[in-house]
Amino acid sequence: MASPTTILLSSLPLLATLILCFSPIHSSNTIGKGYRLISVEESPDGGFIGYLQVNQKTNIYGSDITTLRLYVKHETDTRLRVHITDATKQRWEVPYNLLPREQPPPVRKVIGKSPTTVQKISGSELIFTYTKDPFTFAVTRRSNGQTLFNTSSSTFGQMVFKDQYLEISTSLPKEASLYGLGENSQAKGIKLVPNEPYTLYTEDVSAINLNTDLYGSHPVYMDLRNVGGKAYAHGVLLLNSNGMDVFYRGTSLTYKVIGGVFDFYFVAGPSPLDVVDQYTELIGRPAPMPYWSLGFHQCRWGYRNLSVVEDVVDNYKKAKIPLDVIWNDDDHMDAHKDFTLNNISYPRAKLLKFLDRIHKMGMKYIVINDPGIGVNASYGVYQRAMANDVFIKYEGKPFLAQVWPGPVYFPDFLNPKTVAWWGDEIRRFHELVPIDGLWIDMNEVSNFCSGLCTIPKGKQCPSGEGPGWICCLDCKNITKTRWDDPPYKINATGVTAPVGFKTIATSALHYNGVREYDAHSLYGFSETIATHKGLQSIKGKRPFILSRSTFVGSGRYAAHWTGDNKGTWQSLRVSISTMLNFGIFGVPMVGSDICGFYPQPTEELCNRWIEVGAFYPFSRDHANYYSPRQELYQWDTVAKSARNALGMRYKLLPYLYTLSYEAHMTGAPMARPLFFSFPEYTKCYGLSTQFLLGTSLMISPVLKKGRTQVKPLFPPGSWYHMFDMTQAVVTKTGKRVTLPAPLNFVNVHLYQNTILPMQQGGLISKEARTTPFSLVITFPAGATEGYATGKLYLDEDELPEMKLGNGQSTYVDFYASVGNGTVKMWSQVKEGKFALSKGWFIEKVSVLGLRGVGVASEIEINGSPISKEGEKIEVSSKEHTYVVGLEEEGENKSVMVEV
Ligand code: MIG
Repeated sequence: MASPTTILLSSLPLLATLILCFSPIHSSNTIGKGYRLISVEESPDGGFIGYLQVNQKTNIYGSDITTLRLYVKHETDTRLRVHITDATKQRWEVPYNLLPREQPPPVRKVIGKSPTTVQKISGSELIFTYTKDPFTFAVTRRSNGQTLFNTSSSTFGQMVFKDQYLEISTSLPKEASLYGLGENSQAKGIKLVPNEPYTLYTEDVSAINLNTDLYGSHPVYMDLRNVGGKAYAHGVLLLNSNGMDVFYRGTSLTYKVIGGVFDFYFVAGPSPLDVVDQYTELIGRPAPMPYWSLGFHQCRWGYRNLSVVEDVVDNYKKAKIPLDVIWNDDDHMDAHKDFTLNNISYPRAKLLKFLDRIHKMGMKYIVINDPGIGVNASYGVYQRAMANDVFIKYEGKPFLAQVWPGPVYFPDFLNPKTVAWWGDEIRRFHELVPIDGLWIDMNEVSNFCSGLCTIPKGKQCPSGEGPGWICCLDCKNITKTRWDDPPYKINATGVTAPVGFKTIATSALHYNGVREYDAHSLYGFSETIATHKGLQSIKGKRPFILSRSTFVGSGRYAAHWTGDNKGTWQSLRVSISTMLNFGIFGVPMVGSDICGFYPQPTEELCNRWIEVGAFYPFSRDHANYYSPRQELYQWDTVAKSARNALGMRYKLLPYLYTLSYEAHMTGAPMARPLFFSFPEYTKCYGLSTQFLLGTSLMISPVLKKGRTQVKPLFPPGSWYHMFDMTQAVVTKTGKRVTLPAPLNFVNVHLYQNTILPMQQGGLISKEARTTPFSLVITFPAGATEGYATGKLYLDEDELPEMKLGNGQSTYVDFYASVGNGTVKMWSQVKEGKFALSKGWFIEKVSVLGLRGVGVASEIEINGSPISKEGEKIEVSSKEHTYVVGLEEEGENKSVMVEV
């Protein structure tokens, strides 16, 4: 990490290199002697307040803050908050209106000095203990006595709290597996690797750069431990939007943050699913997704005119590859200006006709939008923006930057006036073009120039394609304040780039005097919220937003794609760990550019990529302007792989949609690491070459060139092959099994004890969702006794809310059991009327696992026994259909079907 690194900036089609030296790290021990606790008292809101006095000031990275206030509260049974700030004045924190949460009591000028009587602060599962001098604290788990977080150790220094430098460390047991701390491309997989850099600061840095701060900032990790054969997971969030380096050393973790406060939230788990549930309870549940967004999406930069787009749609049809959504990058715009149409290449009348045609088929249309507003006096969006005074300011004037339109100003989404203006622009644009969602890009925020710019007299900035990115503006160096050049340099872009590198000058000002220095990593998040508001109010529909930059809480509003990757095998592998991390970050709707953004993928790679990408929650093929075309029909082999893999996805849509409902209700990631279902099975703790959709569906793709076999790890149990259900892998203790994986084929297995709802698929989700349902029931192979469960959520998917109780949705829990030679199945239905009114029914039930015949030879339906022997019992008689939503609701509506 100390050596210079070369990075590639994503927004630039060409290589841009930046070589800087990484400044030497101060040994933590030299910075200070920490603080001592002078009092602790109960606060009226049920928390505890303490005061801390600095022990000895130093001047490294600025002067220490003399007195700090400690606030500790068990906000719920499973959530503990530890908040430390300046005792005498308000400091910058993630704004409470952006991320709604409990507010600690305001800091007071006069500090309490009551005697310290409290020794330990206990909640039901998390216990807070401390030492007084030096002040350190620990969080322990009541149920197993494990220390989860402990800031006291001889191996690292004391807590440091200065205006622009905060440092705190925790020790960790060697056995702890950590996940999270992103956004970061992790070449070594999802499990954090000691001594690699984890820097959090939003940057427009291409995702092909490994181990560097990318588009989003998520200062949260999950810690998973196996304690005596039992798994315990907890989560730790440091809610802070300032740039930070997190040093993970295997047995310790140190945060070095350049501002804000310490605001720690500990969630107790103990299962990984509990952790995301408790985490998203705090930061906001993932956004409800419309059904169509689970279909396949095609995009590229460089669809030069509408005919090309029409042609793409037609070609998908011809090739019989599913397609739900067609996208435009900025090609539809007039000179790259937001909310405009190019009336030569995208004439409005023709576009409306096209949209009408695809909308009738059930397809959708999404376009890109960048935050930078072209500075152009004859441009209505700009005029209204100026009239409303919506831009970020530098020395009293809008901060001038350059992006695709040439010179631009950046809207300040922390300003309520900006939010209103933005919403109005979305409404106007929707009147011009009936878009179905918005793609918000470049919102880290990305600037082609660094520093303050001016337009040289008589010079026109190029806008547009090709070399348009070159910074034409005079990027003169600004007078550097301590906000532009803070004393501690985070490892930004992997090379300690200045914090204002290719973004807004960090001394620029937002609404209410907020500094870009503090709010930088919130840009995309605040834009997402404004965009969500805008889309919601005009359409009264469930908004779909895809955002590149994200922060803690973004999942509540938007989906995410992992940015500019490469058409390489490594990018394919990395896409899985990034996707799994975003599930932990509360952004479950996530995927990568299928087949790579640039350069051109090989045909083989594109085959393998669609076999993975067909199972990303968000499944979109996207390519760079300079790449050759890579729609899935461009190669016959890829088309075949796509029909196979996307064909399976479209059959699984009811399952995926139910997962998106669960995500919305509980934060459960749609795509999950295996340890979510097998937390005790330590062999899968580091695994991200395979993943699960939901609890039970495992994807084991080919991720290396030239391979026609895979050797996935199968956790203990029975796994049924989704493409040939007579095949199964059965293992008592878990094992790796070599399986064929020819080019057009992906291994997908379904775990035992599952009832999987499926439909017949189709080329558009709107059609697919009207086809008859089938259920696949899996018992452990040869089991004489067993059970299986599954669920299904259905609704009118374009209503803003995704919930039960409005008469527009149905939810069913399915149960099945085998025992005494009998299989029983029943369900519990909530609000069956909706599915009934749609006429949706189950046509077929397959029961897997009854091998070892004589074991379960009968299926009992509604009490009537029927018999059938064999390893696979399939029920497909038309007379025995089963309506999903039973008329009456409630328990034990047994089904069905004779065999
Ligand atoms: O400076 O809109 O990551 O998906 O195609 C590049 C053009 C801007 C970056 C996005 C990419 C998109 C591209 N954008």
